[in-house]
Amino acid sequence: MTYRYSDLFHRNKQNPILTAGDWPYPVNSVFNPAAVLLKDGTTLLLCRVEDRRGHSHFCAARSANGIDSWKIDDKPTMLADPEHYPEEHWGIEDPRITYVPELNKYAIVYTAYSRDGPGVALAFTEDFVNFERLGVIMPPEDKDAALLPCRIDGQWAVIHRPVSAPRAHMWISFSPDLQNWGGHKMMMEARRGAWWDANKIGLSPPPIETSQGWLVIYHGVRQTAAGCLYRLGLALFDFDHPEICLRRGDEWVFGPQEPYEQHGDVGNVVFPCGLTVAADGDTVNLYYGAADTSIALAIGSINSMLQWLEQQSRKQAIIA
Ligand code: BMA
Repeated sequence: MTYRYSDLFHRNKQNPILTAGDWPYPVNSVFNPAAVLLKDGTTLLLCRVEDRRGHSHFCAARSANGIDSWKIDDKPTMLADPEHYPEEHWGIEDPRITYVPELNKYAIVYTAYSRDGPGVALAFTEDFVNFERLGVIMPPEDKDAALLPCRIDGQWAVIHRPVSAPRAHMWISFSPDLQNWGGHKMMMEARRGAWWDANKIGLSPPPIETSQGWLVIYHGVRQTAAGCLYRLGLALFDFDHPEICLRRGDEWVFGPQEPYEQHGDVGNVVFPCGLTVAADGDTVNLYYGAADTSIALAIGSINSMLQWLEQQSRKQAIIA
């Protein structure tokens, strides 16, 4: 009998589901999309699109089933605006979308690539046509950020990943008004040494609200002699105190293994910035950038991820 790790995510057979060749205007690559289910059931991906200067902008792709027949905006949906927002000098990257019921708006938290490095910026939209920018909320060097959909004890909360070279951990910060941020707390530390998530980790899609707490899919960056390996792991955080980690898996659950994930502009990268949860409240469509070149889809289940985290805790208790 051969022992195999169980797969928590199953790749769609049509992967990659979106590539530069699908775009209605010339682009180098499309990757790292934010995802949201609109009220009419349409899946909207806000894709990071890189041009041949190396600068990125966002472009929306919409599909009724979230898999194929994408309708892509015929021009960029959200461009960097360095004239008014100098911190967007070298483009905008890696959006994460959260629907905020209290405001009846979508929050887009993204990387603004400034002359001083990447920082975290916030914008709101109601229709993915007009965008209201609030500017940079976390100065460089910081990225991998998303807003929680509700206030925590009266405060808005943003998860982000400041760099304190050579290491980078996940932090959470709070704000009464979405403009002034403080109460910074470390949420989860990168491990050290041989671990798959040693030295550098970051939030991937926005956290999933579950009955057990915030379920977080995060990425770990393993540095090897052949370059970096971007893989995904799971952790669970307390709902009312999201800085408290309740569970953290030891093993990665998804990593580059298909040719479109291993080869591209940056090989060996799977990098999701968004997911949608189906009407059953369990099935997850995870949308990820593959090798910084195309967009792919993998299907998971919230219950299976929570069960897996429970099994990992039991294993950790036996080892300890
Ligand atoms: C990270 C981010 C992602 C990118 C990944 C691999 O730092 O910049 O946008 O997909 O590197 O290149």
